Parts: sequence; C-alpha cells; structure tokens
Amino acid sequence: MVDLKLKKPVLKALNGEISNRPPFWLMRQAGRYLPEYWEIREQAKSFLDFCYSPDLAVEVTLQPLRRFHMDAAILFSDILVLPDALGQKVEFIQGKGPILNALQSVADVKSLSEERVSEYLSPVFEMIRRLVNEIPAETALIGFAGAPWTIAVYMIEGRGGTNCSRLRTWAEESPNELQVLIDLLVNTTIGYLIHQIRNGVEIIQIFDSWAGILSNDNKQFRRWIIEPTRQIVERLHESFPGVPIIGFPRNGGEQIENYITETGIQGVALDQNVPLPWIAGTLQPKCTVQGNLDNKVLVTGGEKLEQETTRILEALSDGPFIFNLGHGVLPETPLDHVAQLTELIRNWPSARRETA
Ligand code: 1CP
Repeated sequence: MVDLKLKKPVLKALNGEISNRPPFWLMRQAGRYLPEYWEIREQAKSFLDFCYSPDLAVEVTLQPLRRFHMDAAILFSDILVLPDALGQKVEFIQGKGPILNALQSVADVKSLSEERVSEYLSPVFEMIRRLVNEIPAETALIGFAGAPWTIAVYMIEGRGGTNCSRLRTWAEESPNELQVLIDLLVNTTIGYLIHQIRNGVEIIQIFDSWAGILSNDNKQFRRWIIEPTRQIVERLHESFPGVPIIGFPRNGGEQIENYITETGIQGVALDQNVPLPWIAGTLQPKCTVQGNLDNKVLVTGGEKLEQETTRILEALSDGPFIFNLGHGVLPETPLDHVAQLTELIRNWPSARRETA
C-alpha cells in the first residue's frame, strides 16, 4: 500500500528527497497581513481567547492556504500559550506584542502548575483534530512550540526584544536556578508536543527565536539551546520515530552546525543572515534546510524579490530544501508580493530550464 503521508512534498523533503520544485510555506503565514484575518480576529475578546477558540483558529489556519496553496499549514496558536497554561499572567497588547508578569525568583518558578497544562491546552488539540479533516490531502500539518530558552526569555524578561539582561544574569550567576525553569519547560514542552502529535500534527517545529543572544558563547549555547532541544527531540523520537522535527535557532550563526549534529533534528530553519554557500556546502549535507528569504524583501517585492528568491532557489534546490522566509511574514507585507513569490517558486523548474 502506498503511504499517502509520504506523498506530501514537505514530508518528502524532510525525508531527504529532492523534488522538481521545492515545497514551501511561510512562517507567520496566517495573520496580520491578511484582511480576512482581521475579520475573524475581531470576533475574539483577546488574542489568547482567539488561540483557544477552535472554530476561529481553524479558520485562520486555513486562510493563507486558500489564497496561496502552501505545501504546509502551521496550526494557529502562539508559543506563549505554554506560560499561560503554567499559570503565569500573559497578555497581548495590540501593536506592542506580549507582556508577561515576569518571574522574579526560583520560588516563582516553583509556583507554576505543570499538572494542568494538557487540560488547559485541550482547545489546541481539538483544533488539530478538526484541521486534519479540513486541510488538502497534499498539505502537511505542522505543530509547534517555543524552545525552552526562548520561552524563558519571555517568562523572565516579561517581553521579547530586550537585550535580555535579567535572563543572562540568571544564566551566568545562578545557572542551577535557571536550570529548574529550563527542566520544567523541557518536560511540559515534551508533554504538549506529544499531545499535538497524537491528535494529528505530522511535523514539529521548535522556535528558538532568541537563540542568537548566546551565539558568541559555545558553552552557554550548548547548555541552554542545544541540550534542552536535544532532550525534546530524543523523547519525541522515542515515541514517534516517524515524525520529523525542524529546529529554528534564529541568529545562531556558526553554532547552527553543532545544533544540527547534536540535537538530532531532521530539518533546520535558517534566518536570512546565514550565507547561502555555507548552507549548501556545510549544513545541507547534514539535514534538510528551510529558509531563508529576508521578510523585508517580501515587503519590497518587484525585481528585488525576484532576484533574491532566484538566488536562494539556485543555491539550495539541488539538495533537500523547503522554501521559507528567514523570519515571520511582516504585517505590512502586500498580498501581491506573496502571490509573486509563490509564482516564482512554482515556476522554478521551468524558469531554470529556460535560463540553462
Ligand atoms: O495582534 C494579533 O493579532 C497578534 C499577532 C500574533 C500572531 C498572528 C501573535 C502575537 N502571535 C501570532 C501567531 C503565531 N505566533 C503563530 C501562528 C501563525 C503562523 O505562523 O501562521 C506562530 C507559529 C507564532 C510563534 C511565535 N510567537 C514566536 C516564534 C516565531 C517568531 O516569530 O520568532 C514568537 C517569538 C512569538 C511571540 C509573539 N507572539 C505575538 C507576537 C507579536 C510575538 C513576537 C513578539 C516579539 O517580537 O517579542
């Protein structure tokens, strides 16, 4: 019997196969650049309510597929549902992003309630069960979580985008205390992702959006980025050896090579700062690569978008490759430019034949 799952282009690419044109999806493909997103968004009281409303979340997951027919859907949720489920106060302020009631000490870490996480997040699992029946047959369903380090950034700093001085002080001056939080996050993330897989996601992506903070320090990068991710990957592979995992160590620089070999991931998502010759020569022989168009170039569009997209396709499509951005779609991205990008990828093999 033919395994239908393996016919999905993104799963094939994660299995190391090379196809005529690379499959593609876009980080943050559901969301603020789509007018139809706002229509649905207005129906929920808050962003978190939105994430916990299966009807609304299923609908916004499907919206970008209807317009652009990506090869994968990523479930509509957020990495910060985990601290919310653990009992930390999380709020999303329009135009400002997430704000959390920052943890002050290891006592605050111990007051979090691990037991309630899977019950609390059950709307996410319901959404996954519905999506399995609703996405097109060739489209893969991606589940996700934040990596422990990145979740810790938000839990300890109270927000993203800072220079993370409080977290770095914990890491340097009281690493054993930080370890308590990281271990808790490793365990709850494993439980959360196991539930996602049992309910039907076919691929996991682990977002380490703030890995770059530690990219200049080998030892710290190994301890706080590689090791927690390795533990999650090992545990998921024990139970689900056929479910591929994509890691996204954003701005990890040269550390990305060790990240690939030591975590055991099948795919690596790469930010726009990773040089294409290094990807093709060093990383792609080790695992499937995903990326890495600059999201600002998608805002620019036109000739620049065509040049950059072609440069990436030329460099990476002879190996296992999933086309994506180097970071999420920006809210100001024109819809026409997303359409232009999808056409460029779809026409790639013939475009290449013409220029050969
Ligand atoms: O106002 C709104 O409607 C909320 C905007 C929004 C959206 C659409 C947020 C708040 N999160 C999301 C959805 C989301 N977040 C998805 C599913 C949509 C999709 O990809 O199609 C995913 C996978 C995420 C993951 C996420 N959330 C990450 C990792 C990826 C990355 O962008 O680096 C991070 C860091 C977050 C935190 C977060 N949530 C929301 C915002 C604006 C942010 C980033 C804030 C910051 O930069 O610190």
